[in-house]
Amino acid sequence: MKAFISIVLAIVTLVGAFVLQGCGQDPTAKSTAQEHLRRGLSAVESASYPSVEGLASGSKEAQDRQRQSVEATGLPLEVNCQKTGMRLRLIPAGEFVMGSPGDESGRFSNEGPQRTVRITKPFYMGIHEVTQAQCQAVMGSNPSHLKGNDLPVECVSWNDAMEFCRRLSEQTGLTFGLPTEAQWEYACRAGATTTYCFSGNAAQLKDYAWYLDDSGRKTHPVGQKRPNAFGLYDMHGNVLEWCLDSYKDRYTRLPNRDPQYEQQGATHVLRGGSYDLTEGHCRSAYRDSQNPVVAYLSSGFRVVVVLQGKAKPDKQTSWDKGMSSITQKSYEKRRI
Ligand SMILES: [Ca+2]
Repeated sequence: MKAFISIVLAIVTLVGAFVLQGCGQDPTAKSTAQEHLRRGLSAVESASYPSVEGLASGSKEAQDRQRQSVEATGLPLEVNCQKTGMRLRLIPAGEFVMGSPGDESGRFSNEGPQRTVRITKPFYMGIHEVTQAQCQAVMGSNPSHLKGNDLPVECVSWNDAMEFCRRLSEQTGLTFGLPTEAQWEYACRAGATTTYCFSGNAAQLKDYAWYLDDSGRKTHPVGQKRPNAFGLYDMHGNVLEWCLDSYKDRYTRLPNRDPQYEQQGATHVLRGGSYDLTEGHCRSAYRDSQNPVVAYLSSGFRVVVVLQGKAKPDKQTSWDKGMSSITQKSYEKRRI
């Protein structure tokens, strides 16, 4: 009888684990995330799901997965970082096609080959790019060229962004980091397979992004345009966003589950385009790259709360040194 009960209990446990995994959830991630919530993140009770009207097909399904993820984990849809006031959204686990198809207008060869990628764990991602007020609060300085508390911080190198994450982690006891490139594109698309999160029609980009045609060649306060289906703002445009991975020319030799190139490398990935770039550079699949010590006038970042593992920054950082000559030179070279 005891053996029978043990077998039944084992089956119940296995089924439970399967149900959680089947919903795209990881029990370990859930408990880790709940621990994070106890340590400085509070639920945003007023958070709601944005309208998916006008967004690409697949957006509603992605938002449904997000809703299911919230229900399955018991985690809030949106949390507030008490230290900075930064708000982050729960991005569900899921699968997507990374990269652009060969016939996408404006495509570059480094956006392929397209491949199916699985993000196996939910994570929290900043709904906005990191602002200058948040930068000042964490770093005690603000390197931005165009000043404004609610403007996204810019003139930030990859090393600077990593140092911000390290210090914020130290100050809060949470683990903040940069998104992997796969996490970034998955979150940007939010279910869409089209050029942008809404469609392939660049004429609609002005509703979602500050870019060359509508920005007046300057950054704008975060969160003024329409969000994507996950509730993330300015994934297209405003400032370019650093990713954790080092840059490689092609998507090869990486696993399909939670892919990530090594952190150390000659250059690192920037995504999403910016206020001074064209619509082609704001596509979901567009990839930019730069040396980790270089800070563009248009390079910023957004953070994720790392539920497992820890990202370590390089030692060298230009945070307190202002814009270096290498930065200015590099920027002038690429300016349109
Ligand atoms: Ca952006």
